[in-house]
Formats: sequence, C-alpha cells, structure tokens
Amino acid sequence: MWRHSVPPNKYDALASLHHFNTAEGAHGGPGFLGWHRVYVILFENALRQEVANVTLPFWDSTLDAALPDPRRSITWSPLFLGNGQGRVRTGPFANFNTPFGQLRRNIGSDRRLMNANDIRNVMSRRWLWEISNPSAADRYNLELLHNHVHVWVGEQMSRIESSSYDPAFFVHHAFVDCLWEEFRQQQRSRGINPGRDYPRIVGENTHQPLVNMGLGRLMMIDGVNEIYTRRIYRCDRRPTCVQNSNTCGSPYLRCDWTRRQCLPLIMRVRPIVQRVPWWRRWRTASNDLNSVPIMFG
Ligand SMILES: [Cu+2]
Repeated sequence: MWRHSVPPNKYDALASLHHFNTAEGAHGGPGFLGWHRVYVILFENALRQEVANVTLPFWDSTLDAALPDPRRSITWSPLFLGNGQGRVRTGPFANFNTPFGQLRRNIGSDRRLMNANDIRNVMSRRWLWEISNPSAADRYNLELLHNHVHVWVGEQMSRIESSSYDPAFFVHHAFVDCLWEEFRQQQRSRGINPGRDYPRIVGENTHQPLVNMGLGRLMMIDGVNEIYTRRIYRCDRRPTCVQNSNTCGSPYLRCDWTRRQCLPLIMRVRPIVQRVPWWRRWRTASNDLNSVPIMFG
C-alpha cells in the first residue's frame, strides 16, 4: 500500500500537518485533545477512501504496561505494529520510509507506558482544565502521560515533528481520544456538558478558544464539540475480562484472573540459531570482523 507509493504521498501530507508551524495549538494546552481528535478523524477518513468502512483501531497501551516486559507484547509482532527495536523490518509497516529516514523504534529505553493507575487518576477529575496543560497536576495531565508513551516508543515517535510518520501514532492517539471520550461520558453523567467545557485560562495564546486550529477553518473551541462522537464515530470499550473465558474477547488477549487484568499475548523469544551450513559459518563469523578480504583474498 503506502510503502509502494512515491513520496510525498497522502500519508506524508497528512503526517506533515502535525507540526508546530502549522498547528501551534495542538500541544501544550487545553486544545491538545480536540486538535488530535479532529486530526485522527482526518486520518480515518483518508483510510476509508482506500478501504470502505474500515475503522481505526486503538492501542490500549495500559494492557502492555501490565506485562512483566511490555517490549515482548504481541503489539510489536508482525501481526500488529511490527518490530519495536531498530529499523522496522516486520509487519505492515516494514521498510516504511519517512522524511526523517527509514522508520525506526527503540521501545522501552526511555520513560514509560501509561497504566491503569494513570487512567484512574485522570478519570477522578471533572473538568478539562484539570487534565490539560498548563493547569493540570502531573498525575492528571493526559497530555503529559501521552508524551511518555511517545518517548517510550522512541525514534520518530518521540518528537512532535516526526511522530505522525510512525503509524503507531494514530493507534496511540485513537486510544488517548477514547480515554477522553470516557472522561466526557463521565462528565455527562455528572450533568456537565463536555461540548461547552473549554477552559478560560489556556496558557499560550495559541490555545485561545477562537484561534484557528490549523485544520481547515476550525477554531480551538470546536475541538470540544459533541458532533464528532454523536455523528461521526464512537469508541469501543476498553477490553475487560469476560466471565467464563480467558480471552478478554480477543484472540490476542488473555485474562489474568488473579488481577482481573487483560494482558496482550507475548512473543516467544526465538532462539538465535543460525541456519548456516557448517562450512560457511566460519565465513559468516569472520564477516563481522571485517577480516574477510584478508582471509579469503
Ligand atoms: Cu501531537
């Protein structure tokens, strides 16, 4: 698909919008969630022009976070996002090219994934300003928590101007968006109208409610409008353990009943056995030492 097209292609064009030059109100303030909601919709629409009725999946990274070693999650297998270490060579985005070089990752070497506790903290708040920059305390700050995941994935994903060139961006942001929707659902049940919940104190001017969003003619305050989840899409529930089953409703998840926690399957560590005939092993080993020209002429 995309990897066979010539850059700049539609994916790159969309990815390029995620940049401080064009979207100053996308980060560092209460416009963050709304901006990314619109952005993710644009991406999903573009996907639907290729595959009718396709829906964007979300990556619930808190499930990976519950594993002893999240780097071994099936998320990083060829079935899903492809390998998480070094150049991406497996999965649907193998050899994906970006303006920042070949797609790379370096999962698990910096920061951390979001976990169930982070979600509980965020959901304990009532208003958007309590979970947004610049007013949120760190542990309720959804933008900050989401940054951790970007940096945890590493390489392209870890910087604003390059992150959207890793397709992991969109499944991560679909998840953040659905967490926000869960938050908004809770607001509705408490009699708060999320469609009018945009803070007065916004920090940077670029987050003022009537400032242009940098996506068409929308303004920052349009990001909290109810129209998106009323008319355009809705979020699936996050997976939970299903009674009398150990799959959490997905063949790629299992339930740890002692913790009542869904966990992604993990990848078997493939033993490093070189399938090289014995008479060539020598030579393979010598290659690494750059000694081949001397030894073999
Ligand atoms: Cu962003």
